[in-house]
Amino acid sequence: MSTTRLSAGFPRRTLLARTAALALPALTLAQKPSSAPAKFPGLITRQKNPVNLESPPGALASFLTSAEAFYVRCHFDVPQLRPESHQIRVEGEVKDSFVISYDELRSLPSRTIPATLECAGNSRVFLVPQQRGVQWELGAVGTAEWTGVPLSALLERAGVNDGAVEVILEGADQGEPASDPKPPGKIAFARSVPLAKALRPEVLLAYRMNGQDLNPEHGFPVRAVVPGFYGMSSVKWLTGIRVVRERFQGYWQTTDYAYWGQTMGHPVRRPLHEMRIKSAITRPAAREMVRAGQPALVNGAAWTGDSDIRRVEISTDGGQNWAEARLLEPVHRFAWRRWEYEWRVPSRPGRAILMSRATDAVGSMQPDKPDPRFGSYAIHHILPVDVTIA
Ligand SMILES: Nc1nc2c(c(=O)[nH]1)N[C@H]1C(S)=C(S)[C@@H](COP(=O)(O)O)O[C@H]1N2
Ligand SMILES: [Mo]
Repeated sequence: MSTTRLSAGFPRRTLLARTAALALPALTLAQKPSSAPAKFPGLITRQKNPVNLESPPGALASFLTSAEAFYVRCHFDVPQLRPESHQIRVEGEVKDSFVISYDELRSLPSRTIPATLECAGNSRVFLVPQQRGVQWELGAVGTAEWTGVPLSALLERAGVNDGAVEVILEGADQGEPASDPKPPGKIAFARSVPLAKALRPEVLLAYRMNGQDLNPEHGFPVRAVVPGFYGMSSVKWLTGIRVVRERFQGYWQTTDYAYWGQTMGHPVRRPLHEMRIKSAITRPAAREMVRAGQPALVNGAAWTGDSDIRRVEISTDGGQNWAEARLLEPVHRFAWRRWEYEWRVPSRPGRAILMSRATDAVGSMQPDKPDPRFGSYAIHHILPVDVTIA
């Protein structure tokens, strides 16, 4: 093992020894960036019915999140669909609408790309005052290698009419939404994607996750994967693709998963789309104890929308001073980059406030405070982690 790679002056061997002394799991200290998923760490139940499960903080420590450790976000019961009879309609503002079977979809040329999905409500628990909705901490985010057929291939086959603006993706699940105002009766989960995004090569109709067929909770048999957009656009249990010439004003577009934009000085509801730049500290965890006067590894992941993470900075004094963390991954557009930082823990016992702050290639940086226009969504401001030095 190399001892020269660490710029901060901690021989790698020492770090490993210290870690062992602290009885921390090996984590990234001994780990090279790799695609091997970590040992299954279990999921945290945020809601039993419908099922909403959060990845534990350790899940961010590996580049790929295994299907078992990947967060689950469901608005309704998981539909049990039969692959042999499953079909997807392609219709609306197209020249030739058609229906494609699961088997035929799987026979078409496919792409495999790693992409990070983050629920737009991830980190909601950190908002003050507390907001309604699932109380996610940092684990409503994960990265998988998705295999599927580009949506653009099906749109090309159908022939999109001039004047089309969006593509509505419809799921098989139905139910009554949890929060008011809500329409009467049952509705399906459906979201639209701007046509320009729908035609991009990264947008997939995915049937595999990390090389295996999707499991029911993650959308079996087929789901959309819209890399760079918050998770709600990646519609699971996909049954319909509808091209439209007017902006879709559905429930999941206006009442839910929307923010307050502006038109001519008036606030208007706009759908959430692109993920906003964010970073999360995996270790130390909140209130974790670190040894006074000894090196400790701070690590985590950072991600953004349609750009690449360029820099992650760390503060160990509540935001007064910042130093650069080392980025571990090569750049994969649409996937997070893990980072690590060797911290010389002060010798005096007490408290420390750790913070991470990411910057991307177009210069977006995490803000200090939540943006009130986004309500309980798109929570990407700098999140302090309170650590105990003992
Ligand atoms: N049909 C359908 N698709 C859906 C949802 C849903 O409830 N129904 N939830 C969405 C939301 S809000 C997120 S964050 C992602 C989560 O995907 P996962 O459960 O595979 O992590 O799926 C999206 N696709
Ligand atoms: Mo979500």
